[in-house]
Amino acid sequence: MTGGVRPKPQRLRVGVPGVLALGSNLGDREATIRAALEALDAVAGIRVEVVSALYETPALKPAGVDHDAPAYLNAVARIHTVLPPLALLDAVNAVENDFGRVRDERWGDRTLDIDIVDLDGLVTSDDRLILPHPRAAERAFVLVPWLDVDPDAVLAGHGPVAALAARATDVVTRYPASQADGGAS
Ligand code: PH2
Ligand code: MG
Ligand code: MG
Repeated sequence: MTGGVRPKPQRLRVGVPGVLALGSNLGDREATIRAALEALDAVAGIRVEVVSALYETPALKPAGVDHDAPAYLNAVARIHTVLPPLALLDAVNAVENDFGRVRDERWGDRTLDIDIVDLDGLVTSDDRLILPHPRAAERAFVLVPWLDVDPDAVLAGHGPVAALAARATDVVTRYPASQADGGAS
């Protein structure tokens, strides 16, 4: 090549965007979710960029919606991370454990659940981590708050989140309900 040195186009921004879903149906649900978001943002290599509204959602159990179980608050956060997927999972699990998460019954009531929903469209599957989250496509309690933080979001292998949210049948309600109209009076 002749001539001077040409600057190569480079991605100056290291790391990738990701989407985390948070849920709590025991204890002070709102305080737990807010504190967990702070704790995630405090992890070296994770930046919490945008957080959705909170939504109250009936507990979904393996056998279906359980109106006798305490309702969840759910939220979604858009993050930016320089951590590789399993290091991000370790960090997320550590925050869950810090908030008293106990793992017993499948889909049992919990103080805090944090799921990695999407990591820059990565499709991967191993013993510890499946991406994108295998049940996100049909869960309004993930899809609706995801739209808050990214209206044009796409779920890898499934398509636009807006279309998936329109098809999902579980009920999500803005929390607190008095802010359902956006707070306008
Ligand atoms: N999470 C589950 C099981 N059921 N139900 C609601 N409403 N919200 C959740 O976040 C949730 C659930 C397993 O992770
Ligand atoms: Mg979950
Ligand atoms: Mg989980």
